Amino acid sequence: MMNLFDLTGRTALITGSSGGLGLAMSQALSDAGAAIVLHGRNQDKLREAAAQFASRDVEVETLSFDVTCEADVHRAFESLDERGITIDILINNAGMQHRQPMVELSLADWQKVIDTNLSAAFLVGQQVARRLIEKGQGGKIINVGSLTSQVARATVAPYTAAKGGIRLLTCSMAAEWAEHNIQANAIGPGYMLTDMTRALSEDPTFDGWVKARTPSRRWGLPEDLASTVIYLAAPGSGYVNGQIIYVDGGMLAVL
Ligand code: GCO
Repeated sequence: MMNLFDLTGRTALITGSSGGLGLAMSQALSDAGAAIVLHGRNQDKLREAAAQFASRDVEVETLSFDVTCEADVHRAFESLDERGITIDILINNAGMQHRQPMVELSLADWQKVIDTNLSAAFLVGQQVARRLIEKGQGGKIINVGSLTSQVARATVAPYTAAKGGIRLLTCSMAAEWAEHNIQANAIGPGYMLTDMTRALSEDPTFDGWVKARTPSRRWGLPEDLASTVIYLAAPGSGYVNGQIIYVDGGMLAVL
């Protein structure tokens, strides 16, 4: 029986994968057999991430481009074309956070979060889908959402608007690309321990709130996403489209 979770022969690009959730998901996809293209803006962090794979005798490609710049995204995919690399698994993970009350928030700061957390997923997804459709081969797009794809928390409005948009952009990708055997789905991580949430987790009040509000009574770890990203990237989820799977310890399931 075909291994429903074997990614051998597939190539995955994970945006924002020089650390945090992106790096953890890259390691999971690599362990399942996928060839990996790491992405990051910081060359030193990207080299360190690639070295982690090399220490396990896994060679990865690296790519550095601004996911919010259309010209840069196009150049990056042209360079992949030149290297003969076709991305058939895309993880739209690159993101940022900006915490500030809306009444104080500038349009520039709002726009930067929307561009990074939402528009980038469109720009990069479009490049991947164009090539897969032209080649007549299927593929996988996995967008990284959030608890805020479903509910809001005060002071993170642009992030919430972007992640809510990610949930329905995922549906739009399914609507247009499923007939080309491209499955587009999303993962909604809960409160995960990463650089983005370190300040929150080190605040005893916020830490206590997360643990009380989460049925699993703990913060998530980047490796908690491994099985879900492998599942959504694998042949076994070939009839799953437009869905978001929350990996949140049950937080969204309870009041
Ligand atoms: C915050 C956090 C959250 C988490 C995550 C939860 O300020 O509330 O940054 O947004 O990062 O998105 O799913």
